[in-house]
Amino acid sequence: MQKLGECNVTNGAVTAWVEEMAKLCQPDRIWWCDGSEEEKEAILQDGIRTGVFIKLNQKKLPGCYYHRSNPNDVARVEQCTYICTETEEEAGPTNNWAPPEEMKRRLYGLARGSMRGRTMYVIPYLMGPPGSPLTMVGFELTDSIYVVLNMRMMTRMGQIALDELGDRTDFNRGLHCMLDVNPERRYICHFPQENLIISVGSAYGGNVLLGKKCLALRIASYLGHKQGWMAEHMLLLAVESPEGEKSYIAAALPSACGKTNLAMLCPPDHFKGWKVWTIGDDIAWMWPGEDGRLYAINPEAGYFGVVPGTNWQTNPNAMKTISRNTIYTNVALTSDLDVWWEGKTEEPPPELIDWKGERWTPASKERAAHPNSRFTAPMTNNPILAPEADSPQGVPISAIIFGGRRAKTMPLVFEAFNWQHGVFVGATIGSEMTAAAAGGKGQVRRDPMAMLPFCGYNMGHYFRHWLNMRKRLIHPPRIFHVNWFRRDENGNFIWPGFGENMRVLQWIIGRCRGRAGARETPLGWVPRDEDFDLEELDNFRREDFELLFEIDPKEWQREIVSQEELFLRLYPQLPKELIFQRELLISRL
Ligand code: GTP
Ligand code: SPV
Ligand code: MN
Repeated sequence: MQKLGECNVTNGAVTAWVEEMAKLCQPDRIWWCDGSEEEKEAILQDGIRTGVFIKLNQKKLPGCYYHRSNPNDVARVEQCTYICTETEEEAGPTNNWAPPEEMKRRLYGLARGSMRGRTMYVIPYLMGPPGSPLTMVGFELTDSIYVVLNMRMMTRMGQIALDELGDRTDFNRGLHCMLDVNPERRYICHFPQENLIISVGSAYGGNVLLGKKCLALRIASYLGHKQGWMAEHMLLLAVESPEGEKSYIAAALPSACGKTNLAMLCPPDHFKGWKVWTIGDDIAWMWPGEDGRLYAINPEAGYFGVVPGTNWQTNPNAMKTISRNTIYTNVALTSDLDVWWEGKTEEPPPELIDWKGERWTPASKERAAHPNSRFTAPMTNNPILAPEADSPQGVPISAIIFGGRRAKTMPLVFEAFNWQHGVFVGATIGSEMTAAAAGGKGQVRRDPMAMLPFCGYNMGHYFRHWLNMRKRLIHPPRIFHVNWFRRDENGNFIWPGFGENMRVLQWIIGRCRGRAGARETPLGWVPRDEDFDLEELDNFRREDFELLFEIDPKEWQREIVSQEELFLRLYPQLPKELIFQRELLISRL
């Protein structure tokens, strides 16, 4: 068999496993990815030749490429995602479960011979900056060059991972076979007890970039539970005041609910001297530091972000980030090989090729870009990337924010009374479903800590783990809840959001530093008029502010009942503290 690639591989456990998998999948070639520029160029050429990539207009978008997925393969598929622990109870009622041996037999059956005539790429990668206590090494074997070029941006890939591993054997094994990209044969399976992931039948990001949701959330959350740390679906950012004081914030919002946008926030002119820095936009690993604070790293090295809605007004930092060396997936193409999506400009171009490859005009009924179209860009493209993003010791977190996409019911912001109450607030997050996962859109579902699709073990044990973390922290972060998505009776967003969310961050930091006031409500602490800066906010009235904080007793009756549904499902493992918190909320209301 022909071997390509430049890696220096001395770890016997790695080579033995790659050989075993190659014997199974029977590729014509094995390519060890070194992460170099030459390698990227070679793979891109291959991709252009085979139609996997279209080279975009290099004058407008230098280094940018376009990819169109199979129309049946555009989002995560929760119904095909499994946690294969020894017992069903370990996976818990919110995960699909199958016995590990049975599932492996089925998947290896599908993988057998599936790479005949193809190349198997071996991707050595790091999740986390080199030298961090939590950094993990993974190997993804894949027959998709789309995966290779995405992983190259999303992780630290190549020799760097082999060097970090040395002769240890505690690496993650990940096998990805595209097969015929058929939803009938699509499985994303996790074997946390063996640190193994097998994904077949898809080529969509969250299903196949195995370092991301599969390793850095599902497997990592399982390991974090065992080892005393946390893997969370959270962005990480730093806010720097005009005096140079930095505060670090982690925020969990469900998929397509605003993490990337908040992490890249551009403060409005009114906030002269204030700066926001991005550390991460999707995943945080956190552990109690020796000084009793909670420390966090971003295990990723790039962004796999939602494209629609991104523009120079809402997120100029994202626009700069995706102006070069970016892969665009499932957006629309203009005649001069530029890209377009809903929300990029107010007026669409007169004619486009849509994400399915068909001619599109503004009169078309369908959307030009898929609602879950994505960009992939290296984090080093981001003009506000925090230098701390590369720091192995992480950053100390002052505030944890939970949130959801709620047209009603949830106020703009409130602060939990204490850690235990904050865990309850996170555990009961509700959010309208989005295009990031296949399935019903718009209906409110419970998405505890924004981790429902990503928790690699029993959600009840996960809540217990959250409660226990408090005992290991001397200075726990304060916990908040936000909602940018409340609508008025005409269906319009009441809060301007995006850069203006800086006003909410300022109040949150003021609370953490003992500077900002608040009033008590049944839900938690909220800002009074005098505690919240609304200056220079055009077309926004005090009445709107009051509307954002309205607590409607009827809506809250429904909310409480809907929270109960999740709690009942988890009842056998549900910490009694959360039932107690629920009773307290009911009595306050
Ligand atoms: P994942 O990558 O799926 O985990 O999503 P995410 O949480 O990073 O979401 P992202 O920031 O990409 O936002 C998703 C959608 O919400 C985009 O269409 C944004 O334009 C929109 N959005 C983000 N922030 C705001 C906001 O403050 N207000 C409003 N109205 N929309 C927002
Ligand atoms: C999400 O769905 O939360 C994402 C995109 O961040 S994916 O990587 O596809 O999961
Ligand atoms: Mn995400």
